[in-house]
Amino acid sequence: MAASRQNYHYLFKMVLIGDSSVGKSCLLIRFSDDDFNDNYVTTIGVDFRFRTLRIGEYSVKLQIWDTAGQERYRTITNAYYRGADGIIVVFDLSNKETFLTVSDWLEEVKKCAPEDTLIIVFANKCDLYDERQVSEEDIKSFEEKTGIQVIETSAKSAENVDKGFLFLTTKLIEKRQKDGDSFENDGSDQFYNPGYGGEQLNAQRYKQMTLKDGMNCCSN
Ligand SMILES: Nc1nc2c(ncn2[C@@H]2O[C@H](COP(=O)(O)OP(=O)(O)O)[C@@H](O)[C@H]2O)c(=O)[nH]1
Ligand SMILES: [Mg+2]
Repeated sequence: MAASRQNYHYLFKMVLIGDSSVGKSCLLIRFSDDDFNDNYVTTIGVDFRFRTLRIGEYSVKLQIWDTAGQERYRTITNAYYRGADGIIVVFDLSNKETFLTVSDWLEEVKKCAPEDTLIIVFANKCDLYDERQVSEEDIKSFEEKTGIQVIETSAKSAENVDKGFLFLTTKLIEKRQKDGDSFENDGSDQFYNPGYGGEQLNAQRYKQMTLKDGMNCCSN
């Protein structure tokens, strides 16, 4: 297959999880639209956004899912996690409670997400220096305990938002190459399937990603 006909080399699905109000929707909009607005996000309830990046020689398309308010009652559906390549657990540096529940979210991930999904944590609202409730020591010991990298971000100031998503994307590329699943030798179906409403998603994969089957995660 001629690579020049493709829009991108890799497509990754990432999902944002974490307590309500930690800034997931704002992070998504900062990353996809480079915008921040205090008021509109909660009412919109975004499902997902795309952003295409160039990393070295590769063009990478990210499909990033937002919980659209489901996290409020911990009713995240299985479909939300299905096919996820990367998971971003977000907490709010100015609210210790949301840091303490990260471990609960990691339990959810263990139960609901594909086994080999890569995980990263965003410690969001790092612009709120004076209201900070989670120390660097807390974060360091979390990283040592879990082996999961934490990146301090601010959707408001944009600090580290690109960097955080890029970090995860780079890890995903490395992983796919290590798995021998790189675009050069992969059957083109999964990542390139052209002509799908301009979004070039494999139809089966797309179906798996929709939230419409309404399955409840971990509710049994
Ligand atoms: N100061 C500050 N406020 C933020 C930041 N990110 C989000 N917020 C605010 O936190 C609230 C919740 O954000 P939202 O994205 O709706 O959280 P979600 O429920 O996790 O999707 C909103 O009032 C945002 O304006 C940030 O980085 N810094
Ligand atoms: Mg939201």
